[in-house]
Amino acid sequence: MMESRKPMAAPPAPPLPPIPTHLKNSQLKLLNGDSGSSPISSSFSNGIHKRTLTTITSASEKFNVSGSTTEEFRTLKLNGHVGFDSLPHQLVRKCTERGFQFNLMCVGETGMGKTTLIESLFNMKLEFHPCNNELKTVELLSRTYDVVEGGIRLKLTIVETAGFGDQLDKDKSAQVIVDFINEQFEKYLKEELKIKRCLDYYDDTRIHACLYFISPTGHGLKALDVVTLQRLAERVNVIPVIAKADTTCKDELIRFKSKILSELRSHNIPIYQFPTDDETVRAINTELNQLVPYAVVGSTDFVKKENGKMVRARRYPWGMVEVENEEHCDFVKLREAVLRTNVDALRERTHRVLYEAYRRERLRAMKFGDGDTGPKMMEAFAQKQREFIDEMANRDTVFRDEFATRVKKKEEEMKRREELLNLRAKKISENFEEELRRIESQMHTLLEEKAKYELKTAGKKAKK
Ligand SMILES: Nc1nc2c(ncn2[C@@H]2O[C@H](COP(=O)(O)OP(=O)(O)OP(=O)(O)O)[C@@H](O)[C@H]2O)c(=O)[nH]1
Ligand SMILES: [Mg+2]
Repeated sequence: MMESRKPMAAPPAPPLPPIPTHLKNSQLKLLNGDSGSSPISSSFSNGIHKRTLTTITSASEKFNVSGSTTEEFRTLKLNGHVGFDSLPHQLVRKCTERGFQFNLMCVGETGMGKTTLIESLFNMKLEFHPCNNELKTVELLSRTYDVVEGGIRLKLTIVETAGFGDQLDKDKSAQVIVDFINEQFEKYLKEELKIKRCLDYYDDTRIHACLYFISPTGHGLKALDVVTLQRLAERVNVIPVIAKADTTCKDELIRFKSKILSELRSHNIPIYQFPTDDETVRAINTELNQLVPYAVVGSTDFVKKENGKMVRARRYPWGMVEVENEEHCDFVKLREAVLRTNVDALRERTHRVLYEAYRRERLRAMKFGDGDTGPKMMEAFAQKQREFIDEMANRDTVFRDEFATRVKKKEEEMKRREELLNLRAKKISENFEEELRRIESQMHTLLEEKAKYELKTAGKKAKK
């Protein structure tokens, strides 16, 4: 047995690459580019560092003759440095090199302050032009930026609605946005189902979070909000915000928030909850969850304070509202919630919960069985595709036959009508000719009578 042998001397530990201090162990699993679906990361998070501290001999003991595993794992103490404790550093390096992708959507009525808030959140100027109110349908505008902070590269995509709330048909407005979100899921699904797929470098356009801008009316949600939020919550992590919170006073905002929350509950709209299962973020996320919907203020202007500091703010005759002052609005909390603490939680839920639900729906619609996996799934997919093509060909034949029959029927009916019309025309012309003949004979008789009468009157005149 290996344990009884003298352990080999381990090589001296090489210096480990630095690991960013803001990365907690629980977050390392989420650092890879494919939204946390790497097998390395998931097994790491499942406690592999505890389980793999067994020797090769002890591992072989876990297999019985038939090759099945037992649940017994022994934990051994290493007698020297081996080096696999650098695994987190390897992951961090790999993920840092690859960069990250974050796709944020803003949904809100025209002029609600969407662009201004995003510019304030990311501290940069965006190329979104104000929308004119003449759009016939809701449009989705998308811009992608490469941003770098502390050596970490983020490919950031901002999607903004244009013309939302300007149309009468509320369902249609919501549908356009949901269709856009579904299209991104569909693109990913197509890539995933390819035989030769490249998910590591796939340009993932799935929406990770949606800021929903509620108008600061103080009256609660509008019908448009309810319809849209209901549809969106099934497909994206919805974070509601009260736009232009500087236009509402503090007490009113508190009442407005609780009204919105009770309306969301009564309409069964599940808005996104920042996760509290990880103890490293439990306290902060519990606090952040209590502040939803965030009352936010955005501004593109910077104002000099009395202490000489330049701050992003909105200036009024009676004073100024500072965007990053927690006494004035929840902007800082929103930034903390979405960009500082939970970017990866949002990405992970998008992949593991929302995309998974979409995928299930689509595959079931394609009539995949629940047991179809891996290569078998590709076979099933190819089979389903063949079935689909056959079905389409059959339908095409049926449609063509039906069309030909209908055309034939129509032609016969036209022919019958033509014959009827011809018959009627013949009858009319016969009647006409008969009538003509009758009139001609009547005229003939009349002319004869006239001639006789004229003869008679001429004879009488001559006698006189
Ligand atoms: N009072 C107040 N005004 C704001 C706030 N945020 C933006 N605005 C103003 O609202 C107007 C519209 O802001 P945008 O950021 O262009 O709004 P938007 O929702 O992107 O507009 P569209 O893209 O045209 O639909 C601008 O005049 C902003 O200065 C805010 O928090 N409070
Ligand atoms: Mg805009």
